Amino acid sequence: MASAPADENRRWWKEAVVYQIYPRSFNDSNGDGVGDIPGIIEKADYLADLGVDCVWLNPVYESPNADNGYDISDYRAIMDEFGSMSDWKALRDALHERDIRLIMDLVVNHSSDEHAWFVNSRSSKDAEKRDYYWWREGRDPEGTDLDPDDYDTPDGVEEVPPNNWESFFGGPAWAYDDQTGEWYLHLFDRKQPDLNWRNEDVRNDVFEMMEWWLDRGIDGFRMDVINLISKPDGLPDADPANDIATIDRAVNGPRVHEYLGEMRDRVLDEDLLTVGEMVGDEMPLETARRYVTPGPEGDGLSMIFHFEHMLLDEGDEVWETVEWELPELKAVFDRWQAGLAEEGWNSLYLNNHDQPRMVSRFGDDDQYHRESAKLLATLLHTLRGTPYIYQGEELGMTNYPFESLDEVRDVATLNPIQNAIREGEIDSFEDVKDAVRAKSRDNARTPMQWNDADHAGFTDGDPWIPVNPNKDHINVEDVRDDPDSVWHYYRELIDLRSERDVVVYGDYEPLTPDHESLWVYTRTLETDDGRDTLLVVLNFASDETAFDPPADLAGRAADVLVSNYDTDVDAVEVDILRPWEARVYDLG
Ligand code: TEU
Ligand code: CA
Repeated sequence: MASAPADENRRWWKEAVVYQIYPRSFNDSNGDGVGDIPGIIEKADYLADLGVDCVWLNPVYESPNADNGYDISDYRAIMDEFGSMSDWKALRDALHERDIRLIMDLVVNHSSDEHAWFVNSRSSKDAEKRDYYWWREGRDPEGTDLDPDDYDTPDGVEEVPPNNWESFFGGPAWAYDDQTGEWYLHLFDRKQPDLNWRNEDVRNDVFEMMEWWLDRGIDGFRMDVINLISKPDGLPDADPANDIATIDRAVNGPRVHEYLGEMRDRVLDEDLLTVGEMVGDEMPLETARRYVTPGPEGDGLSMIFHFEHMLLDEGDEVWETVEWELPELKAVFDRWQAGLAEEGWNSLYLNNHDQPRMVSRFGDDDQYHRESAKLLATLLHTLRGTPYIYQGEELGMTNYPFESLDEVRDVATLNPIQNAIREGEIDSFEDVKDAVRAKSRDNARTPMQWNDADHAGFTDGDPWIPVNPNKDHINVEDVRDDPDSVWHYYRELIDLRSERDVVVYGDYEPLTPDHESLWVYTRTLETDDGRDTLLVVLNFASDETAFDPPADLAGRAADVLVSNYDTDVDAVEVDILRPWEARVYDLG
């Protein structure tokens, strides 16, 4: 059984609650409709009041914004729209003065096509930086399964790309470039060419850039799609019969651990929070452990973001969603809780800037909005791992009721729809409306709802993306005034984490893996004063559900430490749980 760790084995990033800020949508200080860094500084007290320990800032670097900052044209400059380097320093200081750490997004699988490296790289076949990216000659379509009509090439160029890989944002993963008549690889948008990590100079430049930011006092990195940096030898074709084939080919490549090991040795240390975003289907736990085991056996990342729970409602077709089932959701978390119990550490999230809002996806954002938002929060803050709050989650912000393509901004939503319309697969937006409402990344990117004024207090100008009309009743001003709100509940959970080691370090034991609507588990820790045990009971249903405690706990005296309903329970007993009821029992 886990014991409370000695001081030298504690890690601040295990004890922390991280708050994710998507700057474009957080707070606009100058009325141009785009959130910015001075806008975040204005809200530093808000973050301190909520009680979070660390901010993860989505990319704020110079960028032409083909993918909202995930296409970086200068890694050492701040995007004009967001402010200046001195604004950034003021933000760092404002957070640090409040004991809030700051981690930055690191986007080095690809750069922007407007980065000086790529501008040079594409200029000629012998350009100094040619090998910084993946340039290849095209192929004769003869003898391939590929149709030259599917590719955008000038008249007279009857070629297909080096392989059949598809971009994560739809369409081919290769773009033909006129200047040298070769193709370059882009796993994301064509304005996001993949960097060639086999080139030592690329790695040196990236590591130097990371050091440059660490010298400026940041506390870690969130590493974008970091398990894509090593491409498979020979860039083999993907199996066209398999939808996710490109991902299968591209993830966890042959040299990924070598590259991350080099990064660990040269730039990182264990006092930094490093979280690697790891795309793909189910990841072998052995691979996961390698990423998060301290060096030299492992790559030394603090934790990773995997996608397994984000795939549960994915249908076979792009526009299809299926119902997720609670036993499957539990199975994913149980696998990871057990898999990283000894070595490594988990991140805990149910939404972010790429995913729909969690209360709309996993809760009931209508009748039991408040109750289900609180239940999901209880889960995230009482599993073993580091919880991530995505901006607005603490108010219970919901998905957006999209009515037309005019309201959509995201390249990952627009590209596939426009392709499908062009190819006659769908007629119009109406055909995909439900899917966009359920899944588009823009659901997460509508502005933070500060009050019920026009544009929710986000901007005095015209917001770059529409504000959710439910700002009238879901907004910061209201939730702060209401002691029973989702927001105050988050504060309670955050406080509990800093008060009780068992929440951070305790063992997790699932008790109801197969139950259709109950998720029940214990957290247990040996401390100097004996054994500390919490029992968490969650009713994932808009109906009442009978709770029958396990025999060894039944009848034990217990306080309810946190709950989203009034309770006067003083023991663990047979009971009827109300819709979306969550209870954290303290068994002492
Ligand atoms: O996301 C990686 C990624 O795979 C997602 O874009 C995924 O395709 C999408 O969420 C569909 O569910 C990271 C960033 O978080 C994302 O914002 C960037 O667009 C992407 O990388 C490229 O940098
Ligand atoms: Ca602005």
